[in-house]
Amino acid sequence: MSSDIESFTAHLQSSKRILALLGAGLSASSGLPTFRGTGGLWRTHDAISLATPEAFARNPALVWQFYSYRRHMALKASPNRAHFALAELAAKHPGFLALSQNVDGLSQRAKHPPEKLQLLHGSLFNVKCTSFYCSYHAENFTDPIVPALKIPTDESDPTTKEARHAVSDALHAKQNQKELDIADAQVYLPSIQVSDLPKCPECREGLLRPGVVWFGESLPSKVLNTVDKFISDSDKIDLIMVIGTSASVYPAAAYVDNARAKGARVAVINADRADEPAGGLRDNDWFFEGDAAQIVPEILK
Ligand code: BV8
Repeated sequence: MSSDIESFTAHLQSSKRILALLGAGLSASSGLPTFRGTGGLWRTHDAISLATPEAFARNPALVWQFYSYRRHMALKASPNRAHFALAELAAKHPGFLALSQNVDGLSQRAKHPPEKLQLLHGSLFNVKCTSFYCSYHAENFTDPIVPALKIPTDESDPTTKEARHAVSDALHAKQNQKELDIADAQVYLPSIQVSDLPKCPECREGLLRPGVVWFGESLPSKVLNTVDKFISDSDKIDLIMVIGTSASVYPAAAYVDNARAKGARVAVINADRADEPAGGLRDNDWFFEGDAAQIVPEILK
């Protein structure tokens, strides 16, 4: 396995079909937290209590606070040089397709051609109606999406474990030690009633939800079909770049093996040398260790 840019560039230039699997590390230099790293979203939050349909059914106000906070931070962030370099490659290379696990909208804001960008896990800036009979879905960049979800002026995230425990501790004090678990504490978070949450403008009764793919939900079939067609239409995939991802969430991570099965060589760009895709790397693969925002523009120029 190599970190030699010259051999990579030579292979890139001769490649007809190229995939890129994008993860949270691509946006790290734009100031957005990853999921598993220190301070990562799944470290500072209870992932499963915020990013599943069950969590939303149980406590839509808390889940909306989590996504409203991430929308706010993503809108404040800017695409970095890696987003722009990938958009440039997409614009000029006919056989390139990016598979993004990111929901932050930064690739889109870097003018990545939409037909060359498949959003495997949706977007923070899509919303859809949860009413069974309503098919409303739309882009929405309003921040806050409703007044009740306004971010605290200190821009603290009210859904971190610490924030929730602090509320619960305060409530313990106030509730003269009556037994109180975190779930109860949610009730006492800034009083956000379901009626204050985003409502469907079409059916006027359904609650809107973030247009992201939660754990336990299938990826959008249109996206899956497009990616599967790109792979199956190719006699050979020459290269898959695996950029800023722990490649630990499926079925997205499986695209690395799918590309390999079609002959692809693998180039990993990751800040952590230990984060190789399942199955490891081969002699004719590459591992470029460091910040994607520095490395990606370098190896794509
Ligand atoms: C589904 C949107 C089935 C929400 C997300 C096998 C097959 C199928 C499913 C499963 C399976 N095994 C387990 C499952 C279930 C589950 C899963 O994969 N669980 C994991 C935890 C094991 N998968 C699912 O539930 C999927 N659904 O399969 O449905 C089904 C079938 C039929 C019917 C019904 C259902 C849905 C998964 C999608 C979940 N949604 N996001 C939201 O964002 O809130 S996942 C979320 O986490 C992200 O989208 C992303 O995909 C993932 C995080 O991964 P990364 O982006 O890699 O981030 P991470 O922090 O892990 O890593 C960052 C990397 O960057 C690190 O390597 C770090 O070193 C590096 N880095 C950091 N800084 C830099 C850097 N690199 C370069 N430069 C830097 N500066």
